[in-house]
Amino acid sequence: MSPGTSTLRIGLVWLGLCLFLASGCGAEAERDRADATVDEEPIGELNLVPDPSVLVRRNGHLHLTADSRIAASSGAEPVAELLAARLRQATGFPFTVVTEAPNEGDIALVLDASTPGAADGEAYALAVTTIATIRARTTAGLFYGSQTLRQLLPAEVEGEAPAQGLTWRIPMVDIQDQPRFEWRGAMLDVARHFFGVADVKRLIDAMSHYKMNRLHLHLTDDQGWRIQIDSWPRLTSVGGATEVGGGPGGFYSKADYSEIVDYAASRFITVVPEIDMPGHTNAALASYGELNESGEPKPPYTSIGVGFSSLWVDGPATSRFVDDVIREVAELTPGPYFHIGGDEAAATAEEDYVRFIRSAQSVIEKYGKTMVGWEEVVRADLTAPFLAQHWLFPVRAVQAAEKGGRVISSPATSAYLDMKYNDDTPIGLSWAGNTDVEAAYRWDPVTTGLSEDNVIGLEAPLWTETVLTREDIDLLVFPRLLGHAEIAWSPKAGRSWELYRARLAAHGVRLEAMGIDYFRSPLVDWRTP
Ligand code: TNX
Repeated sequence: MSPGTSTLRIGLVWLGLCLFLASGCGAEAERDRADATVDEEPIGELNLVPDPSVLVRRNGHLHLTADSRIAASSGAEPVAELLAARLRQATGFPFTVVTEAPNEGDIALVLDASTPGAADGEAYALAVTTIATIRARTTAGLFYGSQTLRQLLPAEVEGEAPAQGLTWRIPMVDIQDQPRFEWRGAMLDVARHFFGVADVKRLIDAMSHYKMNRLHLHLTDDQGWRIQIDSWPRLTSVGGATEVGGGPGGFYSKADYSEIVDYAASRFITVVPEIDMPGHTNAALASYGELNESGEPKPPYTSIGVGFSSLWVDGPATSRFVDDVIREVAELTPGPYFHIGGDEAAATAEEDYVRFIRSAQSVIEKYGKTMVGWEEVVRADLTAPFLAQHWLFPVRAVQAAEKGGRVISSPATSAYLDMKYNDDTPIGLSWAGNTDVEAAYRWDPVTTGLSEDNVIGLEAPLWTETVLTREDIDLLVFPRLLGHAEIAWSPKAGRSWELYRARLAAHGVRLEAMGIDYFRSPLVDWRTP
């Protein structure tokens, strides 16, 4: 742009500002110029992840200052408070939340039924002029608009303590955005190794920032039972006391679990509990002899084999056990879904398996939930609605659709967060092949034989056989989760690894500011602060 054009633009902006303020434009305005809430600098790369549907950039920035407030329309206050908390921590500014009309230099969150998008949907519009205004029909939409706004600010906005000497400026943009898929999930296996409430909240923070909205907790497996069940207390006192490698295990009390569910809900994430049956049940079989045909409890299991355990499907105690567990977990679950597992039940006879899954579906429905199962459940005679989570054989996803179910896409070769990045990755498995950052981006949930409608969305699972610590979670989950988040949210048209790779490069410093020790993939030219 020529200097002449630039001057003209500044002049026009000042004229506009002065008219807006209905105040004099003489020397006073000149004096205030240094404190102006806007500037006319050309904006740089925006590097948003996930990429928004429509993005129009304009030259210039809005500056947030110690006078900036968050003006929330009625009902928008909780989302405004979450945004304010982040901004206060990073800037040291007060960011008062008010329910008045916004001033220049403020952020406005407006619940507005005329915003484009579905009435119950997650769409938002973000317009940054002399005010940064987020409009949405739902509080979820406002929340997602706030996440985009965070990414328009310097990376230090993610920091723990106020950053000094920074200009908190937001590029002037016009964004219209909405998700491609309804189900944008991650799974954490807390059974192979247990992770406490704080670790789960940390994952929720990062997931929700990248606009993911489902957290599937794999709560039980051969190596551990992680959720308190009042009517079967040995599940946690015995079954909760083991994990892979012989460590102490652990479990969530009902209060712990509800704390996770509530924290997730405030960030627009639905928790999906999984109680894996009839296989992957050694921890339960070790807790109660009557769940075994022999009548004897099984020895605890702390290795990583699969496919050897099964509930005694016809045992007299088993149907009571299944009913009690589903009832108690459903009571802790405000969300509509209950995941029954159903994977790798190699130790259950086929006729027992299909009968078991079918009857489990009716118990789940009796307690008001919709059944989710790993893709193997399509072997049973299921009734719609149900969700099948595809992980291994694409044909099973097609069968699920044929039976009237919808598919959650989690192909192990692309979406499994427990696969190594490359041969040098110190932890992780490799049975589905290595999955580098590019492979974790170059895939699509709508596979051959499925239509867009058959697929409710995607989920990236972290199995934790080799994952022992928070640092281990960080290494395997980040940055791959960002690619899955983008596939789940952004339009498929125009998706490009090269462009994503360039945007992702700017997220290293953001993840670092969030305290996340991500894998510095050599495929990305990570930006330094
Ligand atoms: C297969 S995926 C499993 C899990 C393992 C995982 C390890 C699925 C439904 N079952 O039990 O943890 O592989 O990658």
